Amino acid sequence: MSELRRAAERVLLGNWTGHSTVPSHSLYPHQWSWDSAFIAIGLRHLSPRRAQVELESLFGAQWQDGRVPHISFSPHVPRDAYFPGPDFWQATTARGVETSGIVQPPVHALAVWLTHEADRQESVRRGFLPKLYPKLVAWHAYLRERRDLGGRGLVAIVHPWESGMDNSPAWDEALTRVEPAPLDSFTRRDTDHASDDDRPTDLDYGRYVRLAATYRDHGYDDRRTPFEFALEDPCFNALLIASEHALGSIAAELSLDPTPHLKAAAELTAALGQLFADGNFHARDLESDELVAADTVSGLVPLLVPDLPQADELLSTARGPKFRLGEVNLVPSYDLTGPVFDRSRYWRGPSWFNTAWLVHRGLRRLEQDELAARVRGDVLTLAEQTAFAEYVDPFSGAARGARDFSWTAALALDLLRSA
Ligand code: 2M8
Repeated sequence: MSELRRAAERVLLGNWTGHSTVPSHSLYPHQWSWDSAFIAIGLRHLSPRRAQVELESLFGAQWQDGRVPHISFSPHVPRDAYFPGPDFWQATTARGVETSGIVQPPVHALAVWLTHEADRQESVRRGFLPKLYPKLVAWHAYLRERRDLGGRGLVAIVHPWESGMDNSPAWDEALTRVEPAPLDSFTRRDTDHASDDDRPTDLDYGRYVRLAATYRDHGYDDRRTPFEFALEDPCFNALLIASEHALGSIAAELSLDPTPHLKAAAELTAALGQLFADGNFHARDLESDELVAADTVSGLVPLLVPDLPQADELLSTARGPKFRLGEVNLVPSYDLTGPVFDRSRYWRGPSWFNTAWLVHRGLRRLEQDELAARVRGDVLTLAEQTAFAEYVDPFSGAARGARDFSWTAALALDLLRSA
């Protein structure tokens, strides 16, 4: 285990760029929003100060409207190293940081709180919480005020990349409405670094590009953009709830009133119930106003929500034939019995370490200690066996995507410490 710790630390040190950590030097050579949060959760064990700096630098790219962009581009990386790069997004903050214009799941307040807890003295000395708290409040306000596109108290995503589970079968039907950008109008970079079979198809990419370009061409204005893709995603909203609880703890620590955060968490938890059907949480498509049939790991993430009324039913779905929690490797990203299940392709079946970490947190909360221990054991064994792969085959555990992937190393390090 100390070998695993050293190896995980090597990955995190290798991917550190001086003020933040790239998910992978080859495939993702900039700073990603929810990656940074997961990375900080591991980095806090290695260097609490670096974990704080990681989150501070991410919020250094926050927009004036409160949104935290999904990518903060490094000026030291060639402009075409990643597609879509800064020239595509055309978004520069008032402080001169080039970013994308879309967002990712709001796991940040939770990461800030866990980072603070790792070394309270250093946190207080650096004024970490007073610095981050107003920024986190503005981030959540952006989501709740600008992104409640359905008007029913839940946040909507407007691009598959905003879910963090880009290629999930949950988006398939909504994407059929989107006219793909011509394939000769852009050059993918991802397939230079990962197998074609593990990544989204060109047709998917054409649609991703079209949606992002439409948002960009409307100034990333949530009131003006004619969104062709708008869905309420369970994982996104569940992480907002977990983060509102964390904001409550942060507020209390700063001798501020935690009540507004606990009230927001309770309202969101009640609203999340609208997405529950047949034992799982499902995305709701705002165009058809219907729940998407696909069962994905996004639906299981609410397991980590405190006082979740649906927890028992959700747990039995996780243990049932669709996800076989405790029997297969980690947590499959999509229903193992589903019609388009693919054990290798990006978010269409393979298991990821960040979702396993989130489900593990839920299992601990629900006092499912045996199952939690199994998931933790899987994370540690597979992280080591696969050289910190981005994701794995749920049956064989074979490595997929990038290696030396930062959140895999970070979350393995975290679970190693949480025995
Ligand atoms: C993947 O997403 C990016 C786009 O944001 C891509 O495919 O190029 C996803 O797995 C996402 O969850 C993750 O944050 C990102 C960087 O690791 O890669």
